[in-house]
Amino acid sequence: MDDLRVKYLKLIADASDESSLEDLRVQAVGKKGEISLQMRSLGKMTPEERQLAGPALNTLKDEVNSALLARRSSLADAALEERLKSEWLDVTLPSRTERQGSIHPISQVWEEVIAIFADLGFGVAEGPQIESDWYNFDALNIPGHHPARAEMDTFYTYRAEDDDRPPHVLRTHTSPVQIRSMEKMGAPLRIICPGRVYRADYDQTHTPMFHQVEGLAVDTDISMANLKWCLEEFVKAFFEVDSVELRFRASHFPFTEPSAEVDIRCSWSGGQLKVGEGNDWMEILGSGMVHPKVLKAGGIDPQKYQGFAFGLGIDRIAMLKYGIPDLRAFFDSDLRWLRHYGFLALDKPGLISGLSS
Ligand code: 2NL
Repeated sequence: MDDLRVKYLKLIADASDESSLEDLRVQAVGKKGEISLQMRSLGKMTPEERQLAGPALNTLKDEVNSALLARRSSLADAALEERLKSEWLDVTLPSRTERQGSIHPISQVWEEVIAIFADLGFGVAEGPQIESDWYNFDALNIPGHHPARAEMDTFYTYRAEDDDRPPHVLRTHTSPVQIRSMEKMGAPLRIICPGRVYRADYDQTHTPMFHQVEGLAVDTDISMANLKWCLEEFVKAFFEVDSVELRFRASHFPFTEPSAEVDIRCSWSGGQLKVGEGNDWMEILGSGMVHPKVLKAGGIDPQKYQGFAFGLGIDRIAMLKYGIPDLRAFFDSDLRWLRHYGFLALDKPGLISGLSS
């Protein structure tokens, strides 16, 4: 009996996990275990022998059982300790330090342009990106045979073969939003229309979707002088300089008469753009006085009202202001590029807080 006690207490103490402990339990005190078999043999003993062996066997069985119990609980404690160590987690760490998002330069410039024109009294209007032929072309004095329709590289939607209505188009400029605004709000009117526009053109300087802002001011006493002042204020605020010089070059658009392309004085020395100084000129937008037919298409009386309008490319002025060399990088979703050129989410552009601090 002493041999059994020494043997099992040692085996139990050495058991390294709960399953080998269970094997030991079966081997010692299970139905056919070594100690249980000994207890069964009590029947064959003389009464004197049994009186000695019986209590001793019971004590041995109790000792082995309590050793099993103690070892099982210390193995469970150790297993829990191990899990707590390996699954440990510091809940006080700040979240998302490595993967903080940033504002895309196009979104940034979009908000900057809105902040500047809002300060000049312009509201913001938006409209559909899939437009009718009428809003995208006819209302803007671009009739069906007009070469501008072909030049625009328009994306057309599908119409069934026996349907002779003109197909809808992906808008090629945001001008249709201005026609819709004239219809809805009438004159006087001062709005800008930022938005996505589409043309079937893809190379180093063109993407099939790009971003445009158009502006429109309609009132009873509007002239090119008002246009020039607004654009000067815009360019100074946008490029964050105290003075600029604008140059108006006669041009042609079907929706304005007269029309002008606008250049700003700048220098490109050392490959770096400086606005407001130097001997270079850079074209930044197209503009003019709204064609009477276009006012009429928007439901406004051209005898009583005039307006100026302009259009500029957001992607292009974003590249100029922030020194981004390749247009196509705007649409690559490359996180390293976004971290380099992106802006902090909480620094919203404003004329008081600063446009691009
Ligand atoms: C350019 C030229 C321009 C307009 C857009 C416009 C809109 C209405 C009436 C008259 Cl509803 N004009 N928009 C006018 C002149 C130029 O854009 O080169 N954009 C990048």
